[in-house]
Amino acid sequence: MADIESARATFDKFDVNGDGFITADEYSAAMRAMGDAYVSPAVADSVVASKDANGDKLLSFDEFWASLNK
Ligand SMILES: [Ca+2]
Ligand SMILES: [Ca+2]
Repeated sequence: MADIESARATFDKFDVNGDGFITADEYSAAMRAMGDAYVSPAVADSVVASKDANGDKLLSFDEFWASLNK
């Protein structure tokens, strides 16, 4: 079982502009910032799409949290 506090901290790291949603662009930027050499836009798109439950191309914290608890 994942820890909601650390999940929130991770989510905030990905949510660069702090609007409460992670976009594919924010995802790839955050992965680069964390030292993952390069996440291509296509990879970022598919990671976000795989967690995006309602299909709006944005990851809410609820969707992010749900993906951690699968
Ligand atoms: Ca954002
Ligand atoms: Ca969504």
